[in-house]
Amino acid sequence: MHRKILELLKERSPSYLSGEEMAHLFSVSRTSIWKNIQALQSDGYLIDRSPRLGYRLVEVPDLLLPAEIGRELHTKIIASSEELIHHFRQIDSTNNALKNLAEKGVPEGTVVVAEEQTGGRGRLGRSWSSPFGKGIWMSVLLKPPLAPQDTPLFTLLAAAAVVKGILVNLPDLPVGIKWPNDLLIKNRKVCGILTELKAEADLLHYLVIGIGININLREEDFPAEIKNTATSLYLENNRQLVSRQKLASTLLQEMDHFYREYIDNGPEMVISEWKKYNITLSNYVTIKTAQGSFSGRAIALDGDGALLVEDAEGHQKRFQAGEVTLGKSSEEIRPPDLN
Ligand code: BT5
Repeated sequence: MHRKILELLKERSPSYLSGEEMAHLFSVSRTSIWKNIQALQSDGYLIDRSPRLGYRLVEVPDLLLPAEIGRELHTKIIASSEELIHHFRQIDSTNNALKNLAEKGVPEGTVVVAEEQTGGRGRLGRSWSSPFGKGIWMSVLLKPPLAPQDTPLFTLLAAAAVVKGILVNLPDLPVGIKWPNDLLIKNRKVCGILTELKAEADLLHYLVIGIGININLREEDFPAEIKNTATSLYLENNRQLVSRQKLASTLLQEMDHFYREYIDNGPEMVISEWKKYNITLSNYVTIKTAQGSFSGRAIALDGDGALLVEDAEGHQKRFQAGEVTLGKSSEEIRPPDLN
């Protein structure tokens, strides 16, 4: 009910709408209307109340509320209805919350989004800084009918969908993908992806894809240890604020499109989109894994998402995971070719 009231208030804004008219339209009591208005106010909507004229929507909050990001969505699987979007003001980690929901059997396409994470996670137990209202800290639940070994491709899928979502809103940003899970702008990290899964032998139960995008962070919003390596869309967009609601919505739209394409026709389109935006292939890379470090040129991406690196002596190595540093200090990093 409060979604319907919200839509009506938006339609009529900046005019007032009487409680009586709404009660009549929705065939409920005026007390019920008042309770729904209070629920909207506690979500952060600024609603003015005049004893004579009724209610008027003054301001929509800058929060990633389901009613805002789900409003314009035309997705078929991911966030295909507003009920699939779970919004939190504060949570430890959206990946943890979504894994808990997945264990309770929520459907594929469920999304958890938070304004702030107190225990945001990166890979290998590293932490992910997620201040209130400044980014998109979001996780998406997928249950693809595929084997667990296909999982790395979903990190690539998410990365390509995020770049696409960013470019729809900010077409000139030189954002590129560093294999496997980072989005960089001018060699600074603007987004990280953490894909986790539950599987048994060759049966994949579910994938939780966590996406963290720095949107409106200013320099002082970054912890000292990442000040020189991280950036935000705001900082790269001539210090103009970027709509988190619009970006979240476009991103879900792109992810849904990529995911359905993958399931229906295989990974080719996802891989070719990833290649278009990647800044890893053909660059000199140093890749660190638990087994050690290897340097050379990134020469190819395998069909399963693995990276092929060739060193100066012509030895080739295949990596399915690892920490990549791009370029030598003496060498320029090739920017993404966005055309
Ligand atoms: C990642 O790990 O880049 C994956 C980050 C995934 C975050 C999302 S937010 C929603 C969902 N819920 C979660 O709990 N996580 C996911 P990794 O490649 O391991 O990089 C982690 C490293 O990035 C840290 O050790 C820092 O050096 C750096 N870092 C931390 N916070 C950052 C930020 N906000 N922006 C840029 N770099 C950051």
